[in-house]
Amino acid sequence: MAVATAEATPGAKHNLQLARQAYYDKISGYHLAPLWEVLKDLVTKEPRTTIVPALWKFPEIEKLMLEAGDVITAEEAERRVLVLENPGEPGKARITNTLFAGVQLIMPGEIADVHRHVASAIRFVLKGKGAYTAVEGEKSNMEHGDFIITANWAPHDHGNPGKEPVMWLDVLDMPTINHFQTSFAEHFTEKMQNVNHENGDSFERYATGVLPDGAPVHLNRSPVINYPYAKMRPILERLRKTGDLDKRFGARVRYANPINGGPVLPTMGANLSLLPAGFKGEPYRSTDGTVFAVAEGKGTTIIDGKPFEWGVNDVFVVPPWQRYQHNIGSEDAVLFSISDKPAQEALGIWREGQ
Ligand code: GTQ
Repeated sequence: MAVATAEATPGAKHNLQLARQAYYDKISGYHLAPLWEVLKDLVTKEPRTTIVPALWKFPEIEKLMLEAGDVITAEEAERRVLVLENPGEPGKARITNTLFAGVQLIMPGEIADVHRHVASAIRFVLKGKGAYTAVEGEKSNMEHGDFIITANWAPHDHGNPGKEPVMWLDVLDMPTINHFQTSFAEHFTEKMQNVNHENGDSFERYATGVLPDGAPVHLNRSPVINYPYAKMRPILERLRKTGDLDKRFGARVRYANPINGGPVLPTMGANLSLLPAGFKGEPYRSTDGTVFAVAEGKGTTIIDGKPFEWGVNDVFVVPPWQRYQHNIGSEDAVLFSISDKPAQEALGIWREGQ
């Protein structure tokens, strides 16, 4: 059979296209498809993403969240959360390709019932005092800047016996879990867990230089439930004092699993950075799309050439492999950040660059 060549006449080209289409139509009946039509989109030279940079201003979120308090109770909602939807992926309940983020509100007197799921969660406390989250039997107070983890299958419930509304940022790996189609969840008959560990128990047991004798030597998640801001913030000052500043990230700590120094969770890793007044960060990019929450101060982050101006409790997102750079004015700033870096590293696919 004659094979058409590049020199073929326009008519012959057209015939070839028709023949190809007929062939594609035929093989689709056998659940087969031509790779050569899609290869360029499957194996790209550089990461491609549908995720776009975005910023959520806390004063706006707070106002809208309190309105949610009027239209639905925590009990009805199960979790009263406003999802931070990436504008590049509306309706998909994700802030990056792999992570869900939302802001959760619990009003005085409310509880959010105990449940557990395969998706892991972290909370970064934004505003309000007097609430707690109970995880695996530890009842942990929630204070601004606290970083609280809920690992895969860990039972957890929240409550607010205090007098103020309390809000925090939730980040969960649901898009990752659902990518693998491995989601399980269950409810309990009781509304609240039996708590037998007081506030701060796992931090004192595991994160102060000793380990309970016989603690496991391999654990792919941290046993620490709450990394309190009151304990983390002074460490950033220590780094600043001795000049231990990264040119991109400032004085930065990584939340670690005290068992092995690894990430707090296999799917998500987090950092806390002090960016001193006047800091002009060098540009950076990495393959892990990253969610930032502002613990203190204000500043501007240039993402893919566009400036995003942030203040306390704002949340913003940097898509995978987009360049960003922090600029700080006259006031020190502290930024919390979280991404899927541990998952990418475990798979050997994480990269960084300038
Ligand atoms: O607090 O258990 O934002 O299960 C989404 C799903 C929070 C939670 C979210 C959840 C939770």
